[in-house]
Amino acid sequence: MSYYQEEMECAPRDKMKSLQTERLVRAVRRVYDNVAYYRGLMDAKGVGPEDIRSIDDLPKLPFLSKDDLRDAYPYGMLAVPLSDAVRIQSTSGTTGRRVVAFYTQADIDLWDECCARAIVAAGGGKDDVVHVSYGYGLFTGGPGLNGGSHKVGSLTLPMSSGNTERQIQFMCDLGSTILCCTPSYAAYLAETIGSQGMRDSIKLKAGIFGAEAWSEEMRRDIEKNLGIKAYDIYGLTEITGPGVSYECSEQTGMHVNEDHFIPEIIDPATGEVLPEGEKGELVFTCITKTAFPLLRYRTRDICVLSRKQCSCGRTLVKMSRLMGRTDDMLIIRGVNVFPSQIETVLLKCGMTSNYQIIVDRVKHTDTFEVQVEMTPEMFSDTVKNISTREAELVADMRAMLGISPKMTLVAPRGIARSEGKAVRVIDKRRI
Ligand code: DLL
Repeated sequence: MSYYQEEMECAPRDKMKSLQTERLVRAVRRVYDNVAYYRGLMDAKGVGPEDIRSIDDLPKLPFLSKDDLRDAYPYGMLAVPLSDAVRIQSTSGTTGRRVVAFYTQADIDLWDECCARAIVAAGGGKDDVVHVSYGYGLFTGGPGLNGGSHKVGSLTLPMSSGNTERQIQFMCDLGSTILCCTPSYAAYLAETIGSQGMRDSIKLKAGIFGAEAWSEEMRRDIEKNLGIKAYDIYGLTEITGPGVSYECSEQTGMHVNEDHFIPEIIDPATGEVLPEGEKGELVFTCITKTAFPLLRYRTRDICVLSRKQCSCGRTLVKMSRLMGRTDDMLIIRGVNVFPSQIETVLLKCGMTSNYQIIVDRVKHTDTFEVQVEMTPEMFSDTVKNISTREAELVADMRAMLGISPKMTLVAPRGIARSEGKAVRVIDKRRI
């Protein structure tokens, strides 16, 4: 088994806890002294830096939310003079004011190291060609995996997203071995490679896919179609970017880089910290970052943490695959619907993972449609058989969700492809 930073990734629990405590105490003092916005929140809660003596005191600190970051936009959360910051990245969010994050060189280094851990955990090393098809620019995906690949000493191919023909050409010519992109783009690349009969010309062995929700079924499809092992990677701009957590060979959740980011799971309604194994909202406290060290940041991502021993030897706590967000839940005709449930049904029924959920409101009533692409075999089927399949899907959706969508099977490639995160939900309601 190889690790990028074994002393941290496999540290005994008590050693990690004392390191976290030491780092947390220093981080809280630094933030209190340098970030007026957070000092205000701590003062309002009646808690001072002297009250935080160990990680067990974490729940005394106030939470931060995306709204706080919007209020403090652009410089209000900076904990160093602007002249010490060397980089800005921004969230891929499409609604509201974007969130910008700042990095010192030391922050970039620790972020790159986190991504390097992910690449090594996926089997990467000096002899690999790491093909990075996440977007570069404000989005953290490209810069993060690029930096990680450099740390590992792999040959880095900064493809960025787009131009699928060129991606495949380079993949073949340069012998890319590890692909980094969103799972939906990986599925699209797999489909294109298959349709061009290029499967035998690629040398890929692994993929590091994240930035959006994907299911176990989608993982298996990608692994089969590209002949690789597919690893999940998680992160968010506010905390650094990709590499906050990463999957290992066991593929049963993502190890959180706890020496940099302390995770907690809270009840999203009450803010109360939940015991290990309970499902709730993920909260992170940054204990090593200098420019933008958020404390108790509410991610709105829902998952479970587990300290069960991992066969890879890492002792870092594992977070499960995301189970949704506190805010992506759709309420359709009064029923809570998660896009991930819809994806699970589609893939279980042998459909493709190219789908779109369209919600609207007509005459005060919600309309709910799921469009999904057929495989070429289904597309050449009779109209009667296609209608039967639609009806079966409606029944399966009803069983899973308690509500029936209108199912529309569309031609292969009938749904617009995204080069970044797939657009899964179109909510046209004005509520
Ligand atoms: O998506 C960072 C990233 C880039 C992660 C590349 C992994 C790979 P943001 O644009 O700030 O940052 O979006 C963060 O994306 O709060 C999650 O809701 C979602 N997300 C990230 N990784 C995963 C994942 C990047 N593996 C938001 N599974 C997060 C499901 C994910 N959702």
